[in-house]
Amino acid sequence: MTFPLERVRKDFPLLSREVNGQPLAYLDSAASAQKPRQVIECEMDFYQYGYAAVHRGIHTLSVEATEKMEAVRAQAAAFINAASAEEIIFVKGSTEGINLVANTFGRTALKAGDRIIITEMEHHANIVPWQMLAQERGLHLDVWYLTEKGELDRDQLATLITPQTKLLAITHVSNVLGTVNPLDVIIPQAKAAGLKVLVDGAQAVMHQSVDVQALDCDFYVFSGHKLYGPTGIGILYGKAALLEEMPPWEGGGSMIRQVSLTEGTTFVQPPWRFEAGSPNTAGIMGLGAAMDYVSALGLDNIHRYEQALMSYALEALAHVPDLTIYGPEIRAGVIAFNLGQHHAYDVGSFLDQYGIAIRTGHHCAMPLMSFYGVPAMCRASLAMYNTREEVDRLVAGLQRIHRLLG
Ligand code: C6P
Repeated sequence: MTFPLERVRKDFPLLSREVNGQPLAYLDSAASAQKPRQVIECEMDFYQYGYAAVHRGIHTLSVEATEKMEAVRAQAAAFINAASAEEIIFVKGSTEGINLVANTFGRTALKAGDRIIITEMEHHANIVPWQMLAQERGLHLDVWYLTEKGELDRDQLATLITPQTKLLAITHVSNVLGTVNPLDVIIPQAKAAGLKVLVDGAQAVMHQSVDVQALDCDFYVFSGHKLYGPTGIGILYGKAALLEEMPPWEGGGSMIRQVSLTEGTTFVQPPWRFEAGSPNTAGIMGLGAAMDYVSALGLDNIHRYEQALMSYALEALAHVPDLTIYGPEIRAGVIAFNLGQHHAYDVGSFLDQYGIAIRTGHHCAMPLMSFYGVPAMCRASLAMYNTREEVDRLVAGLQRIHRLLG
């Protein structure tokens, strides 16, 4: 099937605007993706015609809204092939999902002296919660380091695993390098040693289909806003048997069975045990529309289109003098680079003048910046709505900056 690029672009109203007098080339979707009108209209429709509090009412609107919300939970389960909807927890995003696991599973299943493995390519969201937990509980963090190519050194994992190692927390796709970690090899190795595995899928679910049962991970997180959905909503998947054992994190309404001032409180079963308070219902509806949108296009089709665009971009960028590209040849979604000795902020500001939006900075991956010995990088993201013309404009823009700044 030919990828329906024109139709897809027309679905994203923002892509047709101008920035600094130029047509916008939006190459920052790894930070946050633009939204198709199907998502925007779904949220609007919910607010206009379907809005009510969920889980609390007996009236029709409330019942309808609750049913819709639970239907999105089932949809999310199908989207990543979870065994059941009860394994899907609505969270604010990947960050909250990881913090939830650290504060529940981490606090009960890990004890002083236990060890957690993280990798050098993790986003801060998959480093800091573990550091905080380690400090509080007397745990140790071991780091799985990178090779020069920006991949994990396959032989190192065996040397890091000790009898005290209980958890591997690993990203599916690096938000800086685009490295796709071979989880089909890594997870069996970790499981054979008795580890639990948390996968940060924030940069993966929009580029390829994900099957949590085939992966056999224990936890998987992703954010709606990077999947062309709303901000403030994401998914934490957890295996049912583990969720069952985990205590609640936040307390409040919706997660209780019985509250007594004298006898204390008992809690409902997962996933609702982990969803205290009023949820982001409009966000949940929008996330449902976003999953519908990419599923209708087919993640395999999206993957093929993006991979072809990525090859084109890497070849085209080879024509920019003094450009250092970080990361492996095979990658998903992002190209991080620096131009000569110029600071990423300067390069990003020039590109912005040409209507080209990229991200600059440490990308919430300071350890990775240290590994490459740079304070910052530029990063161009390639999403399903990006075109070869936009890549050509990026290349021309960088060549121009090189001519201007030397
Ligand atoms: N990365 C980027 O520009 P939240 O903010 O919770 O939706 O996602 C956090 C997160 C976790 N893991 C990975 C691999 C990520 O890439 C991100 C977010 C953005 O790369 C913002 S720093």
